[in-house]
Amino acid sequence: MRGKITPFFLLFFSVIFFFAHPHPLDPLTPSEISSIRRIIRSSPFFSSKPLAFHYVGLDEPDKLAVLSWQSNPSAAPLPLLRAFVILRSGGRTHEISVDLTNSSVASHRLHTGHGYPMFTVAELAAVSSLPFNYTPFVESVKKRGVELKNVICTAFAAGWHGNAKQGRRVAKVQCFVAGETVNLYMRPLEGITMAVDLEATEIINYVDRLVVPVPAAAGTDYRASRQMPPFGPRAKPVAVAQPQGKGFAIDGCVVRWANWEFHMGFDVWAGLVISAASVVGPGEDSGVRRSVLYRAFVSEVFVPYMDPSEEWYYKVFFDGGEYGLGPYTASLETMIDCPANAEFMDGYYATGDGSPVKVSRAFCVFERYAGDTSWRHTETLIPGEVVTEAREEVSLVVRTVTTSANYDYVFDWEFKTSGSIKISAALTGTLEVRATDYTNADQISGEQYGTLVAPNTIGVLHDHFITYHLDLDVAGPPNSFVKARFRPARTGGGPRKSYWTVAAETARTEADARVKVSAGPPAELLVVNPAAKTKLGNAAGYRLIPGAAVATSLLSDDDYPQIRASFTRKQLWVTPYNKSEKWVSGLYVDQSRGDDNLAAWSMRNRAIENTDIVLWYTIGFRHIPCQEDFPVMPMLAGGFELRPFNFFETNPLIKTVPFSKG
Ligand SMILES: *[C@@H]1O[C@H](CO)[C@@H](O)[C@H](O)[C@H]1NC(C)=O
Ligand SMILES: *[C@@H]1O[C@H](CO)[C@@H](O)[C@H](O)[C@H]1NC(C)=O
Ligand SMILES: [Cu+2]
Repeated sequence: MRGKITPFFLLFFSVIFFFAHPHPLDPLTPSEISSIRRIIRSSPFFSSKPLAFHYVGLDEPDKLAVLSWQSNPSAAPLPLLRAFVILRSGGRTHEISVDLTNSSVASHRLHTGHGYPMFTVAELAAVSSLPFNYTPFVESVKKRGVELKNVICTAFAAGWHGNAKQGRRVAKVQCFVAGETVNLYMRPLEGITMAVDLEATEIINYVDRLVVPVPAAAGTDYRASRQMPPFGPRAKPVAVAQPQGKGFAIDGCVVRWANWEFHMGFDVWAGLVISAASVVGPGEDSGVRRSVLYRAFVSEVFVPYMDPSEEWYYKVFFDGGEYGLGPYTASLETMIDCPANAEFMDGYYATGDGSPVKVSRAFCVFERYAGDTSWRHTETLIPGEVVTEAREEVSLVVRTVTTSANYDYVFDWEFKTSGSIKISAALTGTLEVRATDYTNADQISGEQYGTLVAPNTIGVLHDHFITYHLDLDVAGPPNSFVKARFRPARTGGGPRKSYWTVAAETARTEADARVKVSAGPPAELLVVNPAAKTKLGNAAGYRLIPGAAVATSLLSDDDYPQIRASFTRKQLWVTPYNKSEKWVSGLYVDQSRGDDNLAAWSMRNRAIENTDIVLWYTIGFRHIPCQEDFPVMPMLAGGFELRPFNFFETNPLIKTVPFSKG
C-alpha cells in the first residue's frame, strides 16, 4: 500500500482510485465488470442490438509500465486501466477495448479469421434443454426404456474436422441418465448424436444410430451416504496446528510469505493467474528482492479422446479456450479441498449478458509442513560428537480446482522457502465412458478404444495436455534459454574409461528452444539472466525440471485436432514476450484451425537470446482407464518444478532458524 501523505485536494480521487484498483494487474472487480457492460450497452453501435459477452478480462497494461510502477508504486502513476472484451452480435465477433479511466470504448474491430470465442454458460445451458421438446429424442429415450425425467443433457464443443467453409457456431449435445445415482457420466445414452446451433438455439442434426444398454446405476454413486458396509480402509484424523498463527498476509491480491511475494488474479479463461513473483535471498542478500515470474497461468487444457467412431470422434476438448476454466472453478471448502489453516479468495467474471458473477472461495492459500526436511546432514567423524542438523521443509500452497464437466483438475502452485516453485495439476473426478454390450473382458473382440471398467462401460483412452504460460523474469526481464546437454565422454586412457560432462547451448531463436523432454539426449533446461551474475560469476538462473507426466501427442500431423493443438508435439517452447500471445491454442479456439497457436507463432523463428522470453510447458498424461478409475478416479498428479540455479549465493535455507529454536 502507498505510504505517502497525499495532499488534501487529491485525497478523494486517490482513495476511490486506489481502493477500486490498487494493483495494475488486479483482475476486474464486480463494479468494473458492471461499468464495462454499461459502457458497451450505451455505445451508439451496440445500444439497440442483442449481444453476448464471451470474454471480459483485464487488458494487461504495458509490461514496462507495470514494472516501473512496481519499482516505485508511490511515485509512478498507475498504468492505464483497460478491459478487453469479446462480444457476439449480429452473427459477428467483435473485439473491444474499454477504457475504464474515462468510461469509453477505446477500440472496436471485427474478428474475421477462423474460430469463435469461448461459449457462454447460458448458451450451453439453453441448448442442453432442447432435446426434451424434440420428438425424435423423446422417442429414442422411450425406446431405451428410460424415463425422460431421469435424463440430463449437456453440450460439448463440436471441434473442426476439415470442412473448408466457416459455418455457424455449432455444438454437440449428449445425454446421460441419473435417477438412482448422481454419477450420470457413468450412464450415457449411447448411440444418439445431436448437433445444435448455439445462436439459433435449435437442433440442426439428429442421429440415433445404435441401441446399447444404459449401464446400471448400481455401484456408480460416490456419495458416502450411499455406500453399504463393510466400510474401509480407514485412517485416523490428522490435524494441522499453527500455534503462532499464520505466517502469510494477503493485502488486496498480493500475498507475502517468508521470502516470497506474489500477486494472485482471476481470469475467466485461465482461472488463477500468478503475477509478479519475487524472492529475497538468505542472510546478507536479504532485502534484495528479485523477480522470478512476471505472469504465469494455465493457458490451455487439451483432452483428445481416442475413439474415432461417429458418436465420439469430435471429443477433443479445449477446456480453456472453448469453455474457460473460470466459470467452472469450484468453490473450495475447508477439509475437502484445503486444510483448516487455509485462507480463501473470491473470483469474478462476466456472464453472457455482461453482469458480474462471483466464484466464492475460488482460491485457497495455506502453509504446508508435512514433517519433511528441506536439507539435513549427520556428521560422525568429529571426535566425541555426532552432529545432526536439518531444516524443516515448509511451503506456501496456492490452490484452485476446476471441474470441466466430468473431470476435476486440482491446480497447485507451491512456493518453497528454498526459492523453488512446484507447479502441479492433478486429475480426479469421473471418466468419460462409452456404453457397450460387453459385460466381461473375455467377450471383447476387434478394435476397442478403451478398457471395460464396469459391466457395459468402457473407459475410453485419452490424453490430458495442460499447457502453462510462464513468463519468467529471472532477476529481471532479459533472459536466455539454455539447454545444458549431458555428453558421455571417453578418457584417453588411465584407470577410468568414461565419464559425463555438460555442454551448454544458448538458444538463439525459437527453433533452437523447442524441446521434446522424452526424446534425445537428456538436457537440463535453464533460464538465465546473462547480466545478473553471482559474486562467483555464474549467471543467475532457474531450472525447469519436468515431472512425471511428460506425454506428447501421438495423433498424426494431418489430423484436425492435432492441427489445432500442434503445440502438443513438444513439451517446451520459448517465445519472445508478446502481450498478445497469451493463449497457446489461439484467441478463437472453438472451431479453430491451428493458424493462430503457439506452433504457428513459433514458425517466425524470432530471436530469443538475452531478451524478455516466455516459456510454454505442457504436462501430458496418457490415460488408459482402469477399474480403479470407476466410479470416480483417485487423484493422479503431474507437474514440474522451477528451481533456482546459481540464483542465490548459497543454500538459501542456511540461515533459516529451525522451528525448535524459533
Ligand atoms: C479516453 O482516454 C484515452 C487515453 O488517454 C484517449 O485516447 C481517449 O481519446 C479518451 N476517450 C474519451 C472519450 O475521452
Ligand atoms: C505479437 O503477436 C501477434 C500475434 O501472434 C502478432 O500478430 C504480432 O506480429 C506479434 N508482434 C511481434 C513484435 O512479434
Ligand atoms: Cu483422464
